[in-house]
Amino acid sequence: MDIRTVKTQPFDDQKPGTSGLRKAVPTFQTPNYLENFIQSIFDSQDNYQGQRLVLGGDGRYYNRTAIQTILKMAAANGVGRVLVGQGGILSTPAASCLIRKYQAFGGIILSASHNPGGPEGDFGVKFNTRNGGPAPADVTEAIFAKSKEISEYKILEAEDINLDQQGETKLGEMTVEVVDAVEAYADLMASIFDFDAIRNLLSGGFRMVMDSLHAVTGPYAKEIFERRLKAPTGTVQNGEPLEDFGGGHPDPNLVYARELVETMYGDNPPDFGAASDGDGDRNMILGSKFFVTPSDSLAILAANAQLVPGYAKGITGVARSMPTSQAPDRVAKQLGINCYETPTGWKFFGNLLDAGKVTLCGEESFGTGSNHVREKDGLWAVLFWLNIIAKRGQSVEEIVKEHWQTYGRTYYSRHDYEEVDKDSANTLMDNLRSAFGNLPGKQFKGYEIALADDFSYTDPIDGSIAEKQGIRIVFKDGSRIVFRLSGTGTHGATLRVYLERYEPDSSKQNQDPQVALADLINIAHEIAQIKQLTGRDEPSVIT
Ligand code: VG1
Ligand code: CO
Repeated sequence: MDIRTVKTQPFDDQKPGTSGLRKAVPTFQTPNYLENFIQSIFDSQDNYQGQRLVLGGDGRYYNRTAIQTILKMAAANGVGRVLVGQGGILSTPAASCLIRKYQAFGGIILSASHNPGGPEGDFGVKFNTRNGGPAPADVTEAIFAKSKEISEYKILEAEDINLDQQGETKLGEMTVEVVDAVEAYADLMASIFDFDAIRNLLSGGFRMVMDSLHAVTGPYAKEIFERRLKAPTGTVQNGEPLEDFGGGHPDPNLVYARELVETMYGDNPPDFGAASDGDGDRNMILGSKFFVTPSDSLAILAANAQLVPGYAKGITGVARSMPTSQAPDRVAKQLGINCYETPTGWKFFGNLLDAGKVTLCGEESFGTGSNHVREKDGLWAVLFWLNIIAKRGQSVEEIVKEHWQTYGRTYYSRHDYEEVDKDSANTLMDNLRSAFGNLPGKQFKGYEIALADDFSYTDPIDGSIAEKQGIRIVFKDGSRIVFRLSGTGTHGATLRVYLERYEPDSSKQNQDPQVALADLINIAHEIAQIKQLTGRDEPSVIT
């Protein structure tokens, strides 16, 4: 066996963000850049020799090249067997499913999620641990620490593997198993949801469209919706994964999923529309001329979980990220189940799911999931909605509006200021932090501030502490404004402003959220001096 040890120098910028290491493709193409990070992952792990690793990505540019490199490094580092998705493809939730199913010691998922791809786009590497979930902070810290002191990496001299043909090959002493990327995941979905009920719905005149945005879910969605659930061919649009996602942002929101939004708000719209992101873990749910806010989606899934066979016995609790609206909390209270508020990023849900404290989790950023895997899961959320619709016989809009009548409506919006100057964004956050002491008790447009702090979280299972997770300004009536800087961008800084207000009065639940939240939007501008510091009048993306 020809294992080569290659001398290298550390890079100082390999600190994983909210979800793995994300950089522009040319950065990953810098000699040794990818290799250093992958070696740092192996160096941070104990006792993985001879064990299984899951490997795949969202199919973006550089996916195949990176997979060949990682396979040879895995072989040189003593991994026993690598399960790699056919064509190098695995959605993030499917990778999580495989790690759990085959008791792998972890998985390497190649994706920059919703960031654009292509030679000038972004690439990313995520490491997931044994439970199938994103590596927790102590692991990403250990990887980062190794990346700062690395001096060599190991790689096998070998020919590239054929990734397109299923089956086993030897790479040195390691076995590479090219597996069907879709089957195990589709089987898992069939074990959770009432496929008969959904099949009846889809053959009974109900019209749906699933937009995979030329990203990873295309093959999964075709297998599940068109083959197993017998929806008409063509139900899945933009279903061929492309290396540059057709030039778009593979981000399922009202701005970037434009084609779908035009269909759902056009003449004679379908009953149901959905989209997912680059790596398949996000979802957007639309009814005919109707948008479901992700925070509401989590609340509605929780309130209707008993309609889904996989959750018919009841759910133990829900968890949401801090900036996600408090709509799910109201459902949890009514059901008498656990409710947790965690920092942004799916890694914070892992311990709660592993300990059985919660069954459902979600984030405002179009992420919803459950204990079936340890990642958020786009197609799972779509199936959950279809299962509810099939059982309730109501439209998306009717289900949401009835939910508001029962629990009250939480008006919610997120305003993103993308690619602003990093220093200005940091100044804005620092100014807010130094204003905390003076804010409580102050009145703005009739809203009185009750609390201002920087969110910190103590994990109830392992006691680990995550600090500085977003600035919260909470008003006496429960309304909130949250400020955070993104941890997934690759250009400048992105300021996220999250706004929410509760409206229990059903006669006032049909406003445009931007109107209903207008006062809070103005207060956010005033308190944070957004225009003065970023030079922006308006957010670049509103969701
Ligand atoms: C964003 C979202 C966060 C999500 C993360 C990863 O992070 O806000 O809720 O968990 O992306 O999603 P940030 O730090 O940019 O706000 V994904 O679909 O990239 O794996
Ligand atoms: Co994603």
